[in-house]
Amino acid sequence: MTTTFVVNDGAFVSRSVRGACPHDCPDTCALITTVENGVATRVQGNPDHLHTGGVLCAKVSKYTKRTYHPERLLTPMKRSGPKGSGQFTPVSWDEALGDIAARLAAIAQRAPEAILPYSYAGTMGMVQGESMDRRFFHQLGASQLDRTICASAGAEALVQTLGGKVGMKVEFFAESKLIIIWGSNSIGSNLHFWRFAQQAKRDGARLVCIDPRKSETADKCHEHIALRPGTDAALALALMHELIVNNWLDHDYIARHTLGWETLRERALQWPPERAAEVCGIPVEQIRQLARDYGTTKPAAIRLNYGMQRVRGGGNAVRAVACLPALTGAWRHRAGGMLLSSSGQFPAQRAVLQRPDLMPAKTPRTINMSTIGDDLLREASPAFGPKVEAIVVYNSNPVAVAPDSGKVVQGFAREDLFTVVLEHFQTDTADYADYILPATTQLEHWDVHLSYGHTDVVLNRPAVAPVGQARSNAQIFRDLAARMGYTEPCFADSDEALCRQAFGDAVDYALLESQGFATLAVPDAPFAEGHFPTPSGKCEFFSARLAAQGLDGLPDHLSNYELAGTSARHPLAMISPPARNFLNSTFVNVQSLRDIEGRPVLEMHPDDAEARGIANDAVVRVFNDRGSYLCHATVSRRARPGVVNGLGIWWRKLGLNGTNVNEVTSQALTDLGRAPTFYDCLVEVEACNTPAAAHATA
Ligand SMILES: Nc1nc2c(c(=O)[nH]1)N[C@H]1C(S)=C(S)[C@@H](COP(=O)(O)OP(=O)(O)OC[C@H]3O[C@@H](n4cnc5c(=O)[nH]c(N)nc54)[C@H](O)[C@@H]3O)O[C@H]1N2
Ligand SMILES: Nc1nc2c(c(=O)[nH]1)N[C@H]1C(S)=C(S)[C@@H](COP(=O)(O)OP(=O)(O)OC[C@H]3O[C@@H](n4cnc5c(=O)[nH]c(N)nc54)[C@H](O)[C@@H]3O)O[C@H]1N2
Ligand code: SF4
Ligand SMILES: [Mo]
Repeated sequence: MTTTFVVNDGAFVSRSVRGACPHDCPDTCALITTVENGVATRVQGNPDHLHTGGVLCAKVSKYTKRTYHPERLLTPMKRSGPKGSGQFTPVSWDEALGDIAARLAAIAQRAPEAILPYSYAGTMGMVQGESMDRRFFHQLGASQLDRTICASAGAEALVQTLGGKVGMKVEFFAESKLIIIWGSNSIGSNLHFWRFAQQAKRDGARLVCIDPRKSETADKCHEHIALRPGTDAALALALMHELIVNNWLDHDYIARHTLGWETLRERALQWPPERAAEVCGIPVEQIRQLARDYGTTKPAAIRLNYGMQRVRGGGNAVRAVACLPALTGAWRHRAGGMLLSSSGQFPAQRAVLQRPDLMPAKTPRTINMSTIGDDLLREASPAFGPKVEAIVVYNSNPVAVAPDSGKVVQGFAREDLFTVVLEHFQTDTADYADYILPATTQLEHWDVHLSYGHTDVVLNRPAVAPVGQARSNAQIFRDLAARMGYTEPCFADSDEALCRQAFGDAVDYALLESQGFATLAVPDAPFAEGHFPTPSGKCEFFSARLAAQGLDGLPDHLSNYELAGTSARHPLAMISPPARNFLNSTFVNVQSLRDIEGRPVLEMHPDDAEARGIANDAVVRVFNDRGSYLCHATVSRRARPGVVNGLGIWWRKLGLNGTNVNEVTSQALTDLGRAPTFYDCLVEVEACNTPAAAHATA
């Protein structure tokens, strides 16, 4: 059965097809696409799916505008101008695949590790994101990619504390009495959690938002704690201090289900609220009140998001917050505990899908995607290995999203780098390609999805035929494998077969086919009786595994690399959180969504703007020693004094002067997880009245 229902009225055929939202968003909505005479006319939320509740965000409600966008790439394209000029001519698939396979084979003969795949979560689908592509690069012996650009600091922190990417079931936030929304602008980036939080609020719950920015979510909470960026661990340790001195602890839970309590206690007692208030730049009474609320309200739940771990101490901060629910025994109740990511709960069969056994006996080196700027510019050396000679980019737009983009652009501009980009659109990255290959969108291909915000598997059926000559990522890698002469039978698996392999027998595929989603059997209160998936089975306040690596076994506050007050030339701390109507750099080229965002903005507190003679809407130059970019100032109390908010992530070519916020962000990595530190960044801002500034292309 491929459809939900079919209306066949003479020549007019209308059908509805069940799917999944592919985007890098915790909500993984279940979709219903209306197809009329072979054309997708409408994308809606599946009302039968609990978490989606029939509601989609503004971005994906307009999905057909993306699929049928006039600038969709319809044929393979070969570079016809200088590198980076964005000039291409259409070529046949045959020519493109033949030439790409020949180029990769020639490099692989000498040094397969000189080839690098570069992908992230443009689609989160298991098939189009992490199946045939991985098989292909494993067989090739290419460098491996460390996919760190978003979540690996927090993920590593969860692994070391709770044992994996596990937590509360999102629907039970609706029953919480206190919800702390920590480093998350949920209204913009986690809408379907927000719906449950709203339900709790209507039932009398108190909502607290911890965020340097007065976000749209902060507006709707009872309290907003506007701490300095990168100071969350200090706040969490002070909360522990208060829980201890006021005895708001669940001693029985601590004794039975945690590890390292005595040492954590000692550490936390070094963090009286006065000390944390100083570090965080918030009133001491706000900390005391939050501790009292957290210590005395049951059930209390914390929704963490990845916004708080994009700083030097991001991993430690997540570890510190993740200790809190075990101290108060919040996990005993299904509406208590915390959630950062649920993705570790899915029984994904990654080895089957990705076939790491195809790799050569000597495991190829690994390159961190977050330092792609430096790594594309590195020469061969014994420590690094061969220079990168070819890069194959899919599901990502590194020229716009990776930190320190001056370097990233310089790397992609190398004449001797062979670049292939699989894309829907001619992005900033595609401009630097030697070949662009047109990929299908979610409405045109098979896929199956896990979620990092709920615990349902969602199946995506193709609703329409591929637009133009587009092929799915998996198909493109299957085609390339054939050109390379790979005979291993796994290279013949169809996209639909890959969907079935993703979870094997662990998920009822017949149910996925009939209702579009399947709910995992996860206990309502997974840690009520301990049973954490750590080596000890306990919540590990003290991590012996971290200590064995020579790291601090206990969570602590680590101040930012670029600490406000340490640079006279660059006195402002900059964070660059997502814009509500874009998804990272996706949708920036959809006119109706770009119109809502208007133009690239930097929010500045009135005091900071006035001190620099900057008026609302003025074009400003934001700069530090790495680079500079132009945008418009929005003078607003959404920014706290001393902190500016550069909302992301504009396509460079649709911004001002071909720049975006990542011109100033750094390639320094976090304490845990080797992740980027986008929000650990000092800048200065000045009014910019040069004629160049007026030359805005947006
Ligand atoms: N509309 C929309 N939705 C998205 C995305 C998008 O671009 N647009 N991106 C998706 C992706 S890739 C991800 S990873 C997820 C989650 O992406 P996140 O990066 O978690 O994004 P947000 O939920 O918007 O929340 C980040 C919030 O953290 C705040 N913040 C910044 N620094 C700090 C800090 O040091 N401490 C604290 N406490 N808060 C801080 C920011 O001001 C912001 O409000 O969202 C996904 N959903
Ligand atoms: N300054 C700053 N920088 C950031 C962040 C920030 O908060 N501030 N956030 C960071 C985070 S959390 C993340 S996750 C990264 C995200 O960075 P990326 O993963 O690069 O995400 P997008 O910018 O959305 O780019 C995804 C691209 O994949 C393409 N795509 C989608 N589906 C398919 C498909 O099926 N096939 C192919 N071939 N292509 C497809 C889309 O067209 C899009 O161009 O950015 C990071 N960069
Ligand atoms: S809320 Fe997230 S999962 Fe749902 S449609 Fe929007 S982007 Fe997709
Ligand atoms: Mo992300």
